[in-house]
Amino acid sequence: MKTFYTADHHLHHSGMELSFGRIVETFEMPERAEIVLRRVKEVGLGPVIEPPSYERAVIERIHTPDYVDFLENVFAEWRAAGRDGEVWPYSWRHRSMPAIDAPPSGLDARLSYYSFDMAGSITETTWRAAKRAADTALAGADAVLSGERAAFSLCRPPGHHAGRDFFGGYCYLNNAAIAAQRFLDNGHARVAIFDVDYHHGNGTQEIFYDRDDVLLASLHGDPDFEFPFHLGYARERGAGKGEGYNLNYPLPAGTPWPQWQAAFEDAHEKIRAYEPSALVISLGVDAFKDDPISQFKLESDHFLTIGRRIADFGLPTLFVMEGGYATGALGLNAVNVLQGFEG
Ligand code: Q9C
Ligand code: ZN
Repeated sequence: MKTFYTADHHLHHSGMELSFGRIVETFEMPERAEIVLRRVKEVGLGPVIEPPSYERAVIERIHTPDYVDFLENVFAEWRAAGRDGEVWPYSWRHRSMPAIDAPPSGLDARLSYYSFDMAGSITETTWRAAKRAADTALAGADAVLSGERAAFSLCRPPGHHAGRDFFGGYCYLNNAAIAAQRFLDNGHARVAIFDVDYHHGNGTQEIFYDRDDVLLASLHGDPDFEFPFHLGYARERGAGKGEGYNLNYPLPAGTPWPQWQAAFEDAHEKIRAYEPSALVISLGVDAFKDDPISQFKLESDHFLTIGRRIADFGLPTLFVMEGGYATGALGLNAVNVLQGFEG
């Protein structure tokens, strides 16, 4: 299988994050992609290919132009306002405040409008890194479109928490959604996104919620206790013609393999019933037992089984890297899925 990767991911590095009341080094660090790449090479998965640069218009199939402008320009604005350090939002619209549907003009108000948390900052080069991660997803999609059975887009920063016009959860552009749209724009009528990252793919859900051309199935920590909170409940099944095409599997803290696998198999069956012609896997491996920010109990061998079962769909498949923070086993776990797939 071809891996799409660019060292440009180094252009994004939020130095720190707030974790349970402490300021710590961020878990979403550049080393993550290096670790996965090293394992790809170690097992001889296949060629590693630098993605080309795509037009912004391809990204704007998913994200609003005003949001893309904001991502590209907010750092310069921050500096122009006389601020040093990185760009951080710090306050959001509480349910007691009215929803607004146009961006406010003030810098901090606009930062609040275009985000939902402060998991990651915007640095001088975050836009370029996020753009290159989207390029990485697009190049993988194009490889599959030109006949590859599968491809691996080793994206960083990740994407599934980013919505049409917001960032959060370490994500800026929704790489998996951009790839799914690429399939739709090039002959596919129905695409399934199977999100196995430990966290709910709230951005992907928001993007496709009212659509029937993309089925999203997501397995994740119950939003009653786990980030991103508030979204990811089983009752969220899509809206309008999208009704029935959003499938959430919230699972309790401490979920072991048998329980995770049962949910996975239920989603597997429903994806098959949808009869998609292409598949995008939001490949987070943070359901691993030793993940430092997660609460499930999967072991490294389980990721092989996941890959094998994904192969059973018999569909053109794009794997898009999302989360996974247990640096010691991250390469093994992610590449196990790909090796399991290849059989
Ligand atoms: N300090 C992805 O896996 N909150 N994003 C961490 C612990 C943010 C996860 C809280 C988690 C975001 C792509
Ligand atoms: Zn995650």
